[in-house]
Amino acid sequence: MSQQDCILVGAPMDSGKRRQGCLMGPDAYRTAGLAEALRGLGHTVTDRGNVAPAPFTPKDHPKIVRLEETIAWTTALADAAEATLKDGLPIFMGGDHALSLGTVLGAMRHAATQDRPLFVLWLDAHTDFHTPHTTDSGNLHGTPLGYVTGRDGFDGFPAVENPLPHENIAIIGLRSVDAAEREAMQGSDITYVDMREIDETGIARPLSTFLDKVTAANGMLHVSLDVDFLDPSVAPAVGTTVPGGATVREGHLVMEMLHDSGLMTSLDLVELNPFLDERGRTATLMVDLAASAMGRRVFDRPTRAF
Ligand code: 4U7
Ligand code: MN
Ligand code: MN
Ligand code: MN
Repeated sequence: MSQQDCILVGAPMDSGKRRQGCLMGPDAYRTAGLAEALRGLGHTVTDRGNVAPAPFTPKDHPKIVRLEETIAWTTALADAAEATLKDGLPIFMGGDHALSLGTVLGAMRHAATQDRPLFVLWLDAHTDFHTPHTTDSGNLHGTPLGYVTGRDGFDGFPAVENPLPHENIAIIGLRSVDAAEREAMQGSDITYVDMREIDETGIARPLSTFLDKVTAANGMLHVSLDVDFLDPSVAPAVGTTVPGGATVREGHLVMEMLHDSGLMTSLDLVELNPFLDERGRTATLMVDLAASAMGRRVFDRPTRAF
């Protein structure tokens, strides 16, 4: 795809779980040269700095972690996503995955103004399909897909006017799904691809099926890349490591295919915890993956059909 207006938005959100450190994510991406990498590919890049949460008053809850703060971020990030999508292709530099409560909501609002359906590609070891009622951990970074699909239990959050249809979601990379999530997932029309399926059929086939669906519907496509989609041996800087994840090449292939499709309209880079990184290797890998999604390639070659 041709030159794009990339808008970097920092979302130093750390309230989606107990373990701290994701607030350092945006500066790690800046240090690893995200803007420079995208400019090197011919795109214009503007860094709009970091978003801050709306004002909030924290309360104690028996189970849910930092609820009011997470609601405040959701409000601010939905507005930021809706606004930046008018001007270009926003890349949200997280921040934990609770930031997608806001970015996906904002993308849904924007898509509605364009009369186009929104599709979401979720690259993750986890389904993130909990609600505040079903979560055992109380960590809201495990709930964004539950929220945007309109599940019950998100009292106090901005209302989800038109929930995202299940058919518009694909989750790829799964290998840690809680019982309550599995039950809800299996009764749904969400496309869910676990690591076994990737082992057996390769990652390109299910992705290409989903991308064809987005193309057919003239959809917008929000991509949410959780660091734990990748195997912890290559991406150690994440609190929720699960062995058996995507390889470096599987990650790049997904991103290269996204670029070839020309479909991606917004991107989250989430769950990077620089406090847990090894000499910046995870931040660097995430920047390289974003660059692949924006057109970096080894050789020009005709697109293949899978
Ligand atoms: B992430 C978990 F129990 N399901 O609810 C939970 F396994 O954004 C993990 O994908 C959630 O990293 C992981 O706490 C959220 C757990
Ligand atoms: Mn996640
Ligand atoms: Mn995850
Ligand atoms: Mn859980």
